[in-house]
Amino acid sequence: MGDTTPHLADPAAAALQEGSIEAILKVLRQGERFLVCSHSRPDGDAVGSTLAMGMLLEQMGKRADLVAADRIPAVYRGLPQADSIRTALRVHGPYDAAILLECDSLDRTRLRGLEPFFVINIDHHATGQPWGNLNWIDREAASAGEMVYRLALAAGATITPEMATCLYTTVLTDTGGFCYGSTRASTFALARDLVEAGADPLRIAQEVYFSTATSKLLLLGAALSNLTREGRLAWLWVTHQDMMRTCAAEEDCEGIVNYAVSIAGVEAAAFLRELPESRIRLSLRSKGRVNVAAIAERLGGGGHENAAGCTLDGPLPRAMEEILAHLRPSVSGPG
Ligand SMILES: [Mn+2]
Repeated sequence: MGDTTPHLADPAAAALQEGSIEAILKVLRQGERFLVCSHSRPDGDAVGSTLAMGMLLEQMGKRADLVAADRIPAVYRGLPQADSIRTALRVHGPYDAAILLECDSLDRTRLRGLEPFFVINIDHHATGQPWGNLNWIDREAASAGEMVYRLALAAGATITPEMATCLYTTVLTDTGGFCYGSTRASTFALARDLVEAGADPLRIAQEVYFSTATSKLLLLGAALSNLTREGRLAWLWVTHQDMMRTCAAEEDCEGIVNYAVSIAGVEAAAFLRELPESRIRLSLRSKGRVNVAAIAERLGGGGHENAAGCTLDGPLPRAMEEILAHLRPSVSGPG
């Protein structure tokens, strides 16, 4: 595959992609009222792609309800029209279709009431499956936002500065600031397009990376004090008590695992967070060839080759042994 436009290098794959885009646009053009949602515990891609999809539908003269089961993390609340995403646990139609962005099932949204609707499944995860009524899965896309961008172009929409800001945020955050393996030449071409359309890279980076809550740094301190290294593996964790003591919110956990995988010689890392009901939330990261999505999938989760997650049964030491038993064979020899 060529490096410049990897998702168009294979003509058969490209034709399939275009077919999916056309099929989705047909449904959008015919309908009037749409639901747009993404996964629970939304990240930058979930929030940004939902907002941009809403703006696209608005431009097409449609009505769009944007709904999320969880609160939008503080760093993304400054995005254009961020308050148009309603927090709810149940949705009520009627809708001509529900557009689900990077969800591997209805359950991933944590929203109730989705069952009756025609589902358009748009996903870029390595673990993405065609489970919806209409499916567009592009494992090469850097973010779900990139797919919304391509949909918007195909629809002949204008990429407004507001839309560009949301879409740039999806690319920036899902590539870890253009650091992960999903970063390709086409990613920079996309970033360039979005900056030309009005996204401000400096302001967005400041919002995303330099607006940290104090509670997050206190929680990071607790996690780092538990940092353990074993050859090419590293892991850290926080207890529910750590969360309470530091007044941390769930979103304060985002990115903590990256500190463990940033260590020289470490190939895979895990971050474990004790939930109140003795369940353990696990985040996995890798650099290089360790496929953490495959490991997360075996444990009932999913994600990308270099970034994945799942939820395990507690207590914490048990979950830790379980994940280490999966990670140890995936890295070879001492670091
Ligand atoms: Mn994503």
